[in-house]
Amino acid sequence: MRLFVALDLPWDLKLRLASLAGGIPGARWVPSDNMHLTLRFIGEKDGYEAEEIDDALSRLRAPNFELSLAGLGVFSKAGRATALWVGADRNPQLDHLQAKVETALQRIGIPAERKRFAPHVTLGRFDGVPEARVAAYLQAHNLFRASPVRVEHFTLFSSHLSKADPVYTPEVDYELVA
Ligand code: 2AM
Repeated sequence: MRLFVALDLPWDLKLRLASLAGGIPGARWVPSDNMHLTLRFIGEKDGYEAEEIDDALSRLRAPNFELSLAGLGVFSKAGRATALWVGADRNPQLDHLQAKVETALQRIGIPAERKRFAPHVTLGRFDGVPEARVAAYLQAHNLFRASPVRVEHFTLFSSHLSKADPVYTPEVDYELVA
C-alpha cells in the first residue's frame, strides 16, 4: 500500500479550489475529489506496517483548529514550474499536528522527513508549460482566499497510481480533540 497522511477538505472548499482550474494550457489539473493537504507522505508499506502506522496515529492527541487557505505559488525544478498550489495562512496548530504526526511515525521506525513542512494543496501539475502563462496566472489569482474551515480530523489515505489520475482512498479518520 502506498500511504500518506493528509487533511481531507470539505466538498465546498474543494469546489472553490476547483474553480481555480483553467487558464494554463497544458496543465494537468487535480480533480476536486483528489484535493488534500498532505501532512506526511509515507510511501509503500505492507499490511503489517500499515497496521502499526494506524496504531501510532490513533494514539495521537491534538486539538482541532481553523484552517485558512490563501495565496498561490508554484514549485519549480531547474527554473521551470512543476506544480501549482494554494497555500495556508501560518497556523501553529497545523504545524503542531504535523510535528506530532512526524514524531509518531519516527517512533515506529519510519525515517525522518528531510523536507521542511510547507503546507499546500496542489491544484495542478506542469510539464513544460510556458513560464509567461504561469506568471500571468499567478498575478491574476494572487489575492485568492478561501473561507476558513474547521479541521476536526486528519486522515490516512492510500494512493493507487494509474495512467490517469491517482485514486486516493481515505482509509482511517483520526479525530482531533475539542
Ligand atoms: P504534492 O501535492 O506536493 O504533490 C500524495 O501523493 C501526496 O503526497 C501528494 O499531496 C504529494 O504532494 C505528497 N508527497 C510528498 N512527497 C511525495 C513523494 N515523494 N511522492 C509522492 N507524493 C508525495
